[in-house]
Amino acid sequence: MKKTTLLFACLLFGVLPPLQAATPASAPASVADEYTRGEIRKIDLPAGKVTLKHEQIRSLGMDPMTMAFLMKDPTVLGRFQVGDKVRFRAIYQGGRYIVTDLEPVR
Ligand SMILES: [Cu+2]
Repeated sequence: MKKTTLLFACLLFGVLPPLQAATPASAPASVADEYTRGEIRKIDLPAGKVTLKHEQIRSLGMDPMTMAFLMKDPTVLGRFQVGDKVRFRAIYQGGRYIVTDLEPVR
């Protein structure tokens, strides 16, 4: 994780929503709406955490790596097992990386 790109991402998150609201509805989806592919390496149900080996996350300016995320909705983890291929969306909020959407990839 590069500190400069993360800071840039934080600034974007803080600044972009009002700007996006002013753009036409036909504007292409932002990178924040893109799913990232990954594979589940560890599930920690009590902590509500999932460790993912993930591809590049453009919305967070993050290179491919294996790392732990908090789950916005930890109950979702009950549907997954280690080794599952997934696609997900994540945000950086309150100093933590949080998975907001997690779906299986068949
Ligand atoms: Cu990462």
